[in-house]
Amino acid sequence: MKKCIFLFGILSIVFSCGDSEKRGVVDDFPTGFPYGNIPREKPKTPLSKAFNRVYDNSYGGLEAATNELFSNFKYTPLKGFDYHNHDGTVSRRDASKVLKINGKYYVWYTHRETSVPPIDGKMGNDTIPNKDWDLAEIWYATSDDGFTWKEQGVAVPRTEKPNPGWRSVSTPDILVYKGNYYLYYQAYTAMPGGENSKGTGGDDCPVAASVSDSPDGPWIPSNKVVLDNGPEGTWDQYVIHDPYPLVYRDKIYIYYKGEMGGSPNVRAQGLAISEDPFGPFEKHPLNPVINSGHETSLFPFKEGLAALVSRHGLEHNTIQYAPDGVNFEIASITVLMPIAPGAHIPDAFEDNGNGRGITWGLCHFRNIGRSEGKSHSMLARFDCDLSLDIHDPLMKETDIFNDSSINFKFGLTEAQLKRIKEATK
Ligand code: AAL
Repeated sequence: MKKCIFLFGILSIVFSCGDSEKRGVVDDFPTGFPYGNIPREKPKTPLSKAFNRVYDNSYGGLEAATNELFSNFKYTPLKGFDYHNHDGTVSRRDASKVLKINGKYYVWYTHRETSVPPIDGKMGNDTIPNKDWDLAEIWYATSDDGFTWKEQGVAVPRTEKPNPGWRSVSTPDILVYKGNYYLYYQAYTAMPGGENSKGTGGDDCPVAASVSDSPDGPWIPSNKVVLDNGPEGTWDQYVIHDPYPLVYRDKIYIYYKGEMGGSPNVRAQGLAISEDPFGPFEKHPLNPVINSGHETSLFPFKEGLAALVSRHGLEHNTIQYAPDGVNFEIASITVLMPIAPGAHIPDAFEDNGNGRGITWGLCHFRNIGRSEGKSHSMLARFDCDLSLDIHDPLMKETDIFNDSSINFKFGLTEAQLKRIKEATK
């Protein structure tokens, strides 16, 4: 009897190994991938391409709920800004990073106030804006809580001709470096989208900067281009948008958007580095370093930098991570990302190799009233959990429930309906 049991035991081991080898399950899971929490360590068991990605990609976790670089986004209207009953004569957009200085939050942004709304399509002139950010200045506001703001007024006005920025200054971002404050901004010397613009969208400009020893100014303009367009024929020859400075690895890293042409226009993001806030900035040899997105928004995370990559491109609607600030990989996919996010980043300039992430910031909603000829943009607040210091499970939900009316709002166009009906005849 004992011999039979022993023999049966040997045979079942032999057959089960045979089975498992057939299934390729050699070490960890003889009966198949386990139920419950995903194994924390990568199993020796051969995995599918998809599950290899779970362990090998730069995801910040093995599930969405534990991925520190995944979050959904929640939005709140701001109090304190007057939009002239949304008649299009005032616009606020492209908020900078939010800084907390002496217990008060500060933000800088594009402020346009014109007698009429923008008239897109080369109809602008010295008083009529051709784009929402044409004939604009850089203004700033302060807040005690990040929800109610007090507009403080102009920080950087348009410059005198022929200095860069005489037509418009827009899309600012802020750097604090060695005790001074620096504002970088798009500096137009021609009407954006005008006759003499060469780029695809005609939104051609370089970047200039201004400096102050106080966040409240006065700001002294560089009156020179600080980050210039690339050489003819290169990806950033026309457009250097969304200058976004951080302090990283003992230098000033400015990320920016270039427009690469094509139809639709391909947008990518580049990096330029300097030890002097007014340059010269050396563009990274691997530029462009991000292959998608629109406005630039990055933050220190662990020893590297994370990026919010929204709106356009193969990798739109992703949050990406580069352990070296240059070689970015997708860390998560998300939805309803903030447009032109200016996050509150307490350690934006700490450069301590231990970036903690973000939980809120300002963004904008654009093209408000455009169909009624009252086009303008409005600032708003976003909240998220892309922080190593909090864990908000509601921010880690992936299955966002949208009322069907939102989906039906983005219905078929007449032409699409016609095409579909033709095809089903
Ligand atoms: C923004 C930014 C730049 C563009 C325009 C105003 O979202 O990308 O600033 O020039 O749109």
